[in-house]
Amino acid sequence: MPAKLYKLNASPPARAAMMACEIFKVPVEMVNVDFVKGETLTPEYLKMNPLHTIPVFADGDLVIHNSHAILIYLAEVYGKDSSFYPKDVKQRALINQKLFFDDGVLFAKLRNITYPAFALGQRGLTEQQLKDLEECYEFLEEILSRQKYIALDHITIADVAAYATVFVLDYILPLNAKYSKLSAWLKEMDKQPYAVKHKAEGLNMLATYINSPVNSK
Ligand SMILES: N[C@@H](CCC(=O)N[C@@H](CS)C(=O)NCC(=O)O)C(=O)O
Repeated sequence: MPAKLYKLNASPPARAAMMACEIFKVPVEMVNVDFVKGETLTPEYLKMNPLHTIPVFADGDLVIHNSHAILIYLAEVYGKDSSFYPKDVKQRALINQKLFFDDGVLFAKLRNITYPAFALGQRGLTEQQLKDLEECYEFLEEILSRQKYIALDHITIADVAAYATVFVLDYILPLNAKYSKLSAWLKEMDKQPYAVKHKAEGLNMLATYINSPVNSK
């Protein structure tokens, strides 16, 4: 039985896992799970992932329910000699650091915007949400002034994770000239072969939940 990736097109972490499957040519069956319709709350799903989130990567008795852990696993198993997750332990530490940054800072702040929009119909951004978005951009601008990509001087899985988050942040609050390094990075990421389809599909589906950028009234 092939491995399965439980995902929803509009979800940034699911998108990152989908891009990794494409990058590393993982033989995987994609399974749509719409958490907005409660499909992550069924007893079967909760058995697999008590956190009721997507994505989930399930391969036999191995179940991984965090996109960043999925990216690492796929890079290690299917992208063995890949520059996306080099073997050098120091480089890996720098990549892991930025994966945790995406999980704990960038995506956490994005979720504080998308969850109220999806689940509670919130429109417009609160002052705190705007501040959070600007802070994400400031962190990223500083990071990208130190090296060309998020963790190293070439694209790694940290860029894949951050890209899936940042293209949604940019949809919600378009980047301005203040963030030149971040804008250049986003443009560069947009050109990657795995990016085009995933960004378009991700934003298309997001737009069905949030029918215009969240900051529109
Ligand atoms: N840190 C997790 C975040 C996963 C997450 O929060 N996914 C959202 C969709 S973007 C979700 O499934 N939400 C449904 C819920 O929390 O019930 C990861 O990287 O996989």
